[in-house]
Amino acid sequence: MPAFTALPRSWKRALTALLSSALLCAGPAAAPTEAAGSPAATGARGEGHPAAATPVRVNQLGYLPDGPKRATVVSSAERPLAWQLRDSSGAVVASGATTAHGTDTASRDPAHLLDFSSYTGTGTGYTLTVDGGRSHPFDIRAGLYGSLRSDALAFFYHQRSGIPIEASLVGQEYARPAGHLGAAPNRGDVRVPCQQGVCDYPRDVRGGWYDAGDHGKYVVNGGISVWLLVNSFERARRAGTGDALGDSTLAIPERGNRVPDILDEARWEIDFLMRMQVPRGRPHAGMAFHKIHDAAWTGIPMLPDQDDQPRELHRPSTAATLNLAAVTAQCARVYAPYDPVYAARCLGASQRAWKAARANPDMFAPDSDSTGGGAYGDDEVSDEFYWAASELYATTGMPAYRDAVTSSPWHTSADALTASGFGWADTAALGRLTLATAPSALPADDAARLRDSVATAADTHLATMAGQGYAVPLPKDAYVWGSNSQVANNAIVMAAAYELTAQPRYRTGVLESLDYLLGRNTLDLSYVTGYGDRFARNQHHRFWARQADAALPHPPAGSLAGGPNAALQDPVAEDRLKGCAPAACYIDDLHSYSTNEVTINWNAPLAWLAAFAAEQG
Ligand code: 9MR
Ligand code: CA
Repeated sequence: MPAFTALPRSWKRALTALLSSALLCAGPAAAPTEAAGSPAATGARGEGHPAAATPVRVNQLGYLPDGPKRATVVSSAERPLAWQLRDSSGAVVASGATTAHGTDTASRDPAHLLDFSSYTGTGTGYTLTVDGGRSHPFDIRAGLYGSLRSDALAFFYHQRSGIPIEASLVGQEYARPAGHLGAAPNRGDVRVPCQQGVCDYPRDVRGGWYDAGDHGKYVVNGGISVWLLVNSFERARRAGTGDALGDSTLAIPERGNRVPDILDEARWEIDFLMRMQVPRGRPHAGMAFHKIHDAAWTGIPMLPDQDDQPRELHRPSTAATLNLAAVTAQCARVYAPYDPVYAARCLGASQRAWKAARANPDMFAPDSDSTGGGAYGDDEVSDEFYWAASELYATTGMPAYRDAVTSSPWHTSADALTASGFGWADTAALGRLTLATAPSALPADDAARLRDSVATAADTHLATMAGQGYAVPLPKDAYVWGSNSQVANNAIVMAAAYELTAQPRYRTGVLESLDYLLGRNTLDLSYVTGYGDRFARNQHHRFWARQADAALPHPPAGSLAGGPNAALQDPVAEDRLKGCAPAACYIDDLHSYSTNEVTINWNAPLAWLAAFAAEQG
């Protein structure tokens, strides 16, 4: 049963990590090449020096003509300050006065709010000037988010394992050979043994996406990521905008096969997840192996095809099994119109996984298993049970799944949608969102209650934003590892509330959350590579490691950095960020994996939001 405490487990995990230096040593930093103070850690940033910071903080990409348009000005002035909006010729096209907010607690910045929403002109190269400060230039135009929609999704093709990444699709700079197809020096992933004592037969677990800057493939994190992609399509199809994610919208090998490209991309991962299922006739048949990764951490840089570490399957877990059950149930529902045979295969895998998880409800992946890969430990799986049951129920309507949904404490708990948001270990929200938005046979009053709960949660996020100088939908004590994804996930809840209620305030909340990610923040930095005047470009990645090797690229456009993490869980962060305000605990350094990695579960909500935002205006 869930422990309905006020503090979500993702925070507790961060706090535990803070207190446990053992955990710090077990993390990806263990590779000696990643030590703080090494030439790579402190050396040159590579080309493209970011522009200087300014006290006038804007969404550096820009604003939608009919969207909210706010900026934050750092100033300790007590009285309102005059501001001017200038077009690209420097002419003042609007002006007004700021509102003093006082100290923004998450950043400790003295903040003023600047609202120019009433300006509805369009163009590029606008700037805001206030009190001698000038913002980065930005656009005001419809279609602002179109390229981010495809770039954020392209991240997943780049991260594919077991297939060459083609220059014709990504450009020469980002092309690379297939990784982990059994060609030397690789030793995986086509006949992967289990860790000692786990199983005595090898498995073919090729394919899928690499998790992040490392080459691990983890079922729990694959689950939430693929769910978000497929959910994005399901949402767009309901909105009548599914074509924007349809066939030939992405640069991927499956372009032109008449299946929506976002579903082609998701299938690359779903196929892998199904390979992770223990086959019939074996002990724990139907369960999913928790993860597959290197026996020891590799150094950085390291291209996937150059990884010579043995790869190992780690013991099946209930959480992984329920992730598999949830996403394959969702697959059965969403892929049915395009490939009924595949949809049926997904449903079969899902039902087997569900049964296996029910029979083995407490096979927990431990937090300690982090040699050569991340732990993704989770010993609270009632939320995963709820999520899987919700997906199975939405897909099949079968009474057994309905009963599993309605008897779960998560079905009525407000904790399914908390202020700090959902994540790979806290998945009840995913079930809640599916049941609130996808048609199901739930009684009308119960369905209405679920929809209301989404709106209530969205109002909580709006209230959080309203109390802050940068309007971030994240409480000040929730800047954990991957905080940018918590921001993005909360924005998804607001987008769902907008779909369900058509109340404009929720749309405002979503768009202002994007403002934060794209530069309206204490660091005056866009966390999305290639977007904005001043953006993160040295995220932790073994191939996109330009900071360490000038022959390698920066991350491709559309890659989201993890973001501020107040727990300082890597040596660079510990060394360089001491005493930071929570929202400022971030450094654009290749070796700061606890603040500056890229991952599938962080780019997935970015892609979801970009698709939503691209439809607005
Ligand atoms: O995103 C994960 C975060 O919630 C955890 O606190 C952290 C430490 O266990 O691990 C993060 O996940 C990393 C994973 O373990 C390995 N691949 C990279 C992931 C992002 O840093
Ligand atoms: Ca859980």
